[in-house]
Amino acid sequence: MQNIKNYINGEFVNPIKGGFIDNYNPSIGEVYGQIPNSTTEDVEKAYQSAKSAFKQWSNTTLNERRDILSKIAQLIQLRLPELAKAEAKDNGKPLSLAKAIDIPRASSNFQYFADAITQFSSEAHESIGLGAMNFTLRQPIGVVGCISPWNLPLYLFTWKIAPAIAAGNCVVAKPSEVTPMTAYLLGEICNEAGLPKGVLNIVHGLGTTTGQAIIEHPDIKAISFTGGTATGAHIARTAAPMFKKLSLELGGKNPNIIFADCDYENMLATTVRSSFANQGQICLCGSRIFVEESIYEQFKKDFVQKVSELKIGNPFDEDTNIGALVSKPHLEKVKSYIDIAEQEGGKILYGGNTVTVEGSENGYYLEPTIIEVSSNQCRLNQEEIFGPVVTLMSFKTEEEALQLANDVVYGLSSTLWTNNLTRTMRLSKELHAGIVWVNTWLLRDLRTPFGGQKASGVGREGGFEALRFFTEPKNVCIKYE
Ligand code: TXE
Repeated sequence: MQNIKNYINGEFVNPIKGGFIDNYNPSIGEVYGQIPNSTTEDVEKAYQSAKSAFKQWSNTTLNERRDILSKIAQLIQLRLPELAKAEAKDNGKPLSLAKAIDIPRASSNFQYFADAITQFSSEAHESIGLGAMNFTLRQPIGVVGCISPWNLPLYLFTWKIAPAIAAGNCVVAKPSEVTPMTAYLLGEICNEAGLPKGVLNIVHGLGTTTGQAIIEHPDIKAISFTGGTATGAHIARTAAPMFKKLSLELGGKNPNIIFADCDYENMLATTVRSSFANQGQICLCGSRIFVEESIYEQFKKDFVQKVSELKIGNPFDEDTNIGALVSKPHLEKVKSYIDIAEQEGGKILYGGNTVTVEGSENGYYLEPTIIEVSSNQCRLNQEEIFGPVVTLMSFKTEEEALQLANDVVYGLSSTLWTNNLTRTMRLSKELHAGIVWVNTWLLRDLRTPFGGQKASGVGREGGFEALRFFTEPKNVCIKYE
């Protein structure tokens, strides 16, 4: 059994009240370890450790922070094989995906903010004629909370922690209780990199106990959260009256709009990825596919054929494209939408069944599923399923495509396939999204603002947006004449 502990003040410690919860390997449906179910007392201990480290850490030079964050980035890269295996075991994603995307991106997150903090600057404003000079201080907030989900565990955990500590804050962080392992290993890496004790504290446990204790803590002054919209709303209700700064990166129900004039082969190959990467468990997946009528039948045939070639298997098999879903409850939730589809008159063009993988009979496997729907108002098109399920609809005009794309409560990302430049500009400005990918998907430049609008959240991560979130601007006005 792989049992893990909390990482507080640079040490690995058991929870004070001693509660533990099981940790599952979803690819075989078995418990493989236990993790703390930390309580308010553990969160308080982590907070005190962060508070004690804050004065010294917030006074380190930018080069000292750069060097330590770069070292963390290097050590993540060095331990990539071990971290990728841990991620695949915890999440059920193909090992090949963890190796190619998850862990390299976790390293890049630290490397990016190691460099960015040495370039981050603030403004000065001369009040000409008034004999006054203003300058803006951007000071670290203090102790901040970072809470992350199970779909891209180390990738999203480090996406919050790196800018928070680069900006001079100290952190109380909680990974998802469903995928805690790589967060646990990050503690070892931080010690090896020479991160001072208490700058980062990692507490494990359920959202309703450990997570709730973080968002309720009166002196944790900002919360950076990624997860479900419902949880995001709960966090906002709890933290708003305490005037905490909030960054909420929530769910999505992203349109993938395909016009006849697109580069068809590139579109087709990318659409298989944007539909089913990570078993469709990425908030940026294009789960609602809208295809121009003139190519709809051709696309339908070709897309089904391509998807039928995807291999469902144990995450550790090199040729696996579709691994296990993250948990049994999540598999049940996703499967329930396939049942709903049939009740709503949807037509299953491909997939829809759970799969028994030889040698991993108790794993949580589901076929990549393509469902043709006749209305955007169906539950499949209105609710985030967060699994390997996409819907297909055709459209006649650009106006219709835009109306369909925007007609959901979410507004995270949109994907657009066309070679018509004026159409690209028109639609990009009108789509309800924080990110619009044109003729590509999930191409990421870490300098860009990342996040959504509407029910997809509040605030932006990435680049200087993240450093502005994790600092308090203060205007100092000096009268000198
Ligand atoms: O998210 P949760 P989960 C969506 C997707 C998925 C749904 C639930 O629809 O089905 O969210 O997934 C912690 N106070 N996305 O269960 O419950 C929890 O412990 C403080 C989209 O992962 O929101 C975990 O660490 N924390 C998303 C984190 O919040 C609380 C990616 C996320 O858990 C808490 C993942 C509370 N009261 C899921 N309750 C995206 N945008 O990428 C829970 N948590």
